[in-house]
Amino acid sequence: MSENNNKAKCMLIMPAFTQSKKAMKRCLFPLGLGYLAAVLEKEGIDVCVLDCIVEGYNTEVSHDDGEITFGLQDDEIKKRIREYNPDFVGVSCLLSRQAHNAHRVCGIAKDVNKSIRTIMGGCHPSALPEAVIADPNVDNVVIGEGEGAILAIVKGERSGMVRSDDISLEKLPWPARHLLPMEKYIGINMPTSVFSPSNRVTQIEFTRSCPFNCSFCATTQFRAGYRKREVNDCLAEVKFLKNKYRIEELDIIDSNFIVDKVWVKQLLTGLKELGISWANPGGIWVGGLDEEMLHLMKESGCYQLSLAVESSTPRILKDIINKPTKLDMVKPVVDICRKIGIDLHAFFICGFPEQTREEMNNDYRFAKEMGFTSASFNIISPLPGSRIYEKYMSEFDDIDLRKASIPHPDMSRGDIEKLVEKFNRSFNSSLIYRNPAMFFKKYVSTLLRKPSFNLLKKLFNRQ
Ligand code: B12
Ligand code: SF4
Repeated sequence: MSENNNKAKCMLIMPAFTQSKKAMKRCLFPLGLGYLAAVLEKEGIDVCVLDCIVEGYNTEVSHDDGEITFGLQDDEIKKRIREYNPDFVGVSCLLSRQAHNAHRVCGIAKDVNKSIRTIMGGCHPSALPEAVIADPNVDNVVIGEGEGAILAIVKGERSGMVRSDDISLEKLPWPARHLLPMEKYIGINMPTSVFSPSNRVTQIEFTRSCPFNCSFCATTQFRAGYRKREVNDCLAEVKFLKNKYRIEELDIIDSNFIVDKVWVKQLLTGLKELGISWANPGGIWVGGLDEEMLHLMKESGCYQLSLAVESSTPRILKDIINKPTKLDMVKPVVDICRKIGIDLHAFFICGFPEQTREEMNNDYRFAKEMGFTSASFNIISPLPGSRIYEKYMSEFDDIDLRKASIPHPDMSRGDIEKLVEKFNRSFNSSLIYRNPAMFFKKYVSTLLRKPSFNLLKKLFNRQ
């Protein structure tokens, strides 16, 4: 316990973020830490949250390999830890590519005071707990959703590698937004959806996990099964966000929002009354969309959907990705969205060893044929925790999402990287010819609100 009183003090930290110079710098409310803080606070534990991304959004360090790290610098993090004088420092690490930043924060905590107990949680430590706890600066690793586990660690009931119990969303308090600088997130206004038309956006979670098991995805491997919140609780949180923070738009971060159609329709019917816009930029399952659902989405404030198409080759979808999507589901959705005015983005994954160059080119042609406004072509990358990772783990030594880490029998890694870069650039910039009115509506209005040549380049190249 800290010297001044007998209560445990816990500091939760979202580390700085490393990414390509060319990528868009997002600034999202850290919902995971928000939930952990709410649970700790409810139990009377003294807790604070430091999000190095929002606090140091404009501080960038460039690296030799074309990457930047943005966020609070180590000295400032050290100062904040010293000032708060916590017993526990909990560090979030959602992405394996950010692991070095998370380990560094644990080291900084130990530098401040060796007796601080460090805890790391998130997708990366959940997928590779042994590798994470091998770092002498990491005392505890939480595998899975952290609400119950962090409480048990802070209360001294569990330690080391702690596997989370199943979390019921019905019992969870709302994220502790009052512990974070909400106006800074809103002011920076870089949510997941890059073309967001609103000035006051925040992230929200209505469901967790997913009942599917796509081979490239790690979500279902460490989270408990698919769960949804009570509709009334979701609507009450949205009302609270509108009243307290004057939120105009929800950035719904759910991995698979529309699994239970009856529940979604109830939620959307309630949202209609609240007058708020929303997008679910993480990618929506095409099979969950029907005409009634799309109309309800539009009426409840949806302005854009990101369709998780993944591949235009049925064999790749079924045998390699294992996603229950049929390609003929896509066109009717596109037609209805066009008619009712929902803008469409689409996600594709290229570079599977089982996919030919021609099939990759077909993804591009399919996207053009469907007339999506924008698209993201990603290179398949072996995310720790996914089945693809297990399959290929002996064949790569470094995971870099811009690079083709998995060897292809007929194409060099460089060929795949160039092809995917070309797809992204030419598909997104060609909107000016494909649909000039939409081009001006999206790009020009976004740039008028956030003027920057750099942003324009990033919008075309984005993944
Ligand atoms: C926000 C987000 C981002 C942000 C990053 C934010 C950040 N600071 O790291 C941005 C937009 C930048 C991003 C980018 C990418 N993302 Co992303 N992203 C998300 C997203 C949509 C929401 C996270 C969230 O708020 N979840 C809700 C909260 C409640 O859950 P949580 O954060 O996981 O927190 C819980 C637990 O993890 C744990 N926990 C978390 N932190 C801590 C800390 C402690 C101390 C403890 C005890 C527990 C704990 O407890 C929390 C409460 O239960 C998730 C999808 C999702 N629905 O989770 C994907 C997700 C994390 N992303 C994913 C991926 C793949 C990517 C990209 C690689 C996509 C791409 N191809 O470009 C890029 C990576 C770019 C890069 N440079 O590294 C994968 C990660 C898989 C993996 N094994 O790494 C996810 C899970 C999506 C998926 N379907 O698979 N992403
Ligand atoms: S990619 Fe989407 S649909 Fe597939 S398992 Fe992951 S969250 Fe579910």
